[in-house]
Amino acid sequence: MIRRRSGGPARRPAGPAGPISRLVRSVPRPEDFTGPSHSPLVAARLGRWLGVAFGLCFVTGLLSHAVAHPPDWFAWPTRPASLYRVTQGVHVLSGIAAIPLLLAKLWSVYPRLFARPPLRRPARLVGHVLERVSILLLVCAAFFELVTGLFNVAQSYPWRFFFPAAHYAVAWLAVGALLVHVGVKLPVTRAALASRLDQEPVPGRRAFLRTAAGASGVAVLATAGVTVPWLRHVSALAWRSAGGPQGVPVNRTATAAGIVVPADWRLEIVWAGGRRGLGLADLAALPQRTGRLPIACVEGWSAVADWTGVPVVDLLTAVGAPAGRPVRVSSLETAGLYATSTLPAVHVADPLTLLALRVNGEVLQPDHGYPCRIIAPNRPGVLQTKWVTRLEVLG
Ligand SMILES: Nc1nc2c(c(=O)[nH]1)N[C@H]1C(S)=C(S)[C@@H](COP(=O)(O)O)O[C@H]1N2
Ligand SMILES: [Mo]
Repeated sequence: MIRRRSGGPARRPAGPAGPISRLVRSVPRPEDFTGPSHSPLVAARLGRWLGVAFGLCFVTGLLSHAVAHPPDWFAWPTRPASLYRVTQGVHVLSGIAAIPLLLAKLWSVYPRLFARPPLRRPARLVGHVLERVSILLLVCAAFFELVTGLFNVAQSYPWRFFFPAAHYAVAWLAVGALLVHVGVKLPVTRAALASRLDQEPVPGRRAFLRTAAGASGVAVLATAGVTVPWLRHVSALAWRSAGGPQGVPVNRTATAAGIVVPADWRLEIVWAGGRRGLGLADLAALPQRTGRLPIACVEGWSAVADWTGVPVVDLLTAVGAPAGRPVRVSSLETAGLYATSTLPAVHVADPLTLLALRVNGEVLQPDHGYPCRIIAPNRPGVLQTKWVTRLEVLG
């Protein structure tokens, strides 16, 4: 609601009555927006919720980045087997929760766009400019993250840049701008949070906040079924379900990846000082193990299945290869990001890291990685390489 002030001479002295000054005077001021949502009390509360959502999203995003591209100092455990499933679910769902909150917050504070810089006090001007620049950066970066994240879960890439690198870099921008923003606003925020919402005689603030929180909750419920099994029937907007061949969704089919399994397919195992080739019958003849493990995609969806195959550690031991080192896994799919993945030594040593031949009691279908694929506990889906053809023990 915009209520125009009468513009009495005490507050806004009348200047010369030219068209420009009339135009300037017609531009509203922040005080002209008197709706219940346009209050620092509301903005601060929305900001606090957004801070929680962005904080969760940022930390889980950093974690996912570190798991996918581990720096030397970083060690990611193999257990709990579903930890990545939880952290990546939190990443995607906290991002979704942030969307209605961000829109509500922008609605709440947009009248501030009309604040005039206090030109007469240069000391304030620096703070004012810093505040404006950090907000512009924050809004742009937050929108970029939320929108590119949404497009990514929808597996749509209508842009030229490489999504993970851009999404990761802009996350730092967003957090930097957020810290500056919180720092600059701290006194206002403190005071606003300390004031009771219903103290001033403006009805509707609570209703606005409740609506924003409700929209955020509905957005999460409508999508959380991608990873929370008991919400599968509630989540109308889930972009993946438990459906799919053999009860597991498929991200890229064998046809899309151009996979043709040669008739004389053999798994090649290579290590310093040796190499062995094993056919599918050889692999099936080795002692098998079944593990109930999730595929947890970076896109937030996850699905649990019973995977059966040869533990990688047993396989290496059986052929006489060292089992305490990282192993590079290569796919029949030779182009692109999914062609190889590297199992860290801790994952190689874990007996639940399987070279899987079967899923849910059946031979793997081509789309799930026939003849064999990697399934390891607590790993992002992108690293669960399908159509494996070679294991190389790294030095
Ligand atoms: N060779 C290869 N392996 C791959 C992929 C791929 O495209 N090619 N997709 C990965 C991704 S992103 C995920 S989430 C899982 C999905 O496995 P699924 O299709 O069996 O569910 O496989 C992973 N392994
Ligand atoms: Mo994935």
